[in-house]
Amino acid sequence: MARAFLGLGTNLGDREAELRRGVEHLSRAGDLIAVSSLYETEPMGGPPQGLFLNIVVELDTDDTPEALLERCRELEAIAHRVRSVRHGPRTLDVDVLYVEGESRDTAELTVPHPRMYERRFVLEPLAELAPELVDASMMASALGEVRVIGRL
Ligand code: PH2
Ligand code: MG
Ligand code: MG
Repeated sequence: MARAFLGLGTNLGDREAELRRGVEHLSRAGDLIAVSSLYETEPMGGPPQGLFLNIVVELDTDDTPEALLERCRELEAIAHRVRSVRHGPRTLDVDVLYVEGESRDTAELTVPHPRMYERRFVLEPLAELAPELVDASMMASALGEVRVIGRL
């Protein structure tokens, strides 16, 4: 078993409902152990677009990073995500952020996520669940406004 962290983000449709449905789906596999606070976050990159909601979830899982990526894609498909503009608006984006003891760098998958340490919308919720993975200098240099608006 390894600790794994996924990042979920949405800025289209009923944003809270999209996250809730994603989390419910993950919890059915039985390996979900924690969900961060709910954050409203400034969009980073891409075209001008609405504010995101972001969370990070923790799994205790036997899944490989590839199997986790497949689960992320299933959740995005359930949310009817349409891929058009890179970094553009989306109903649900689910990314594999970090898997304890694993690293990958392939065309399909880079783990740890290559941009996670630059983004406050990832680091703040991740630090709630795994403070040992986020040091103060990373947090200080991370970009983007985020604020906690409650819990799912
Ligand atoms: N995801 C992106 C690009 N920019 N900005 C915020 N605030 N939240 C996201 O989840 C996000 C983003 C690419 O996946
Ligand atoms: Mg993403
Ligand atoms: Mg993604």
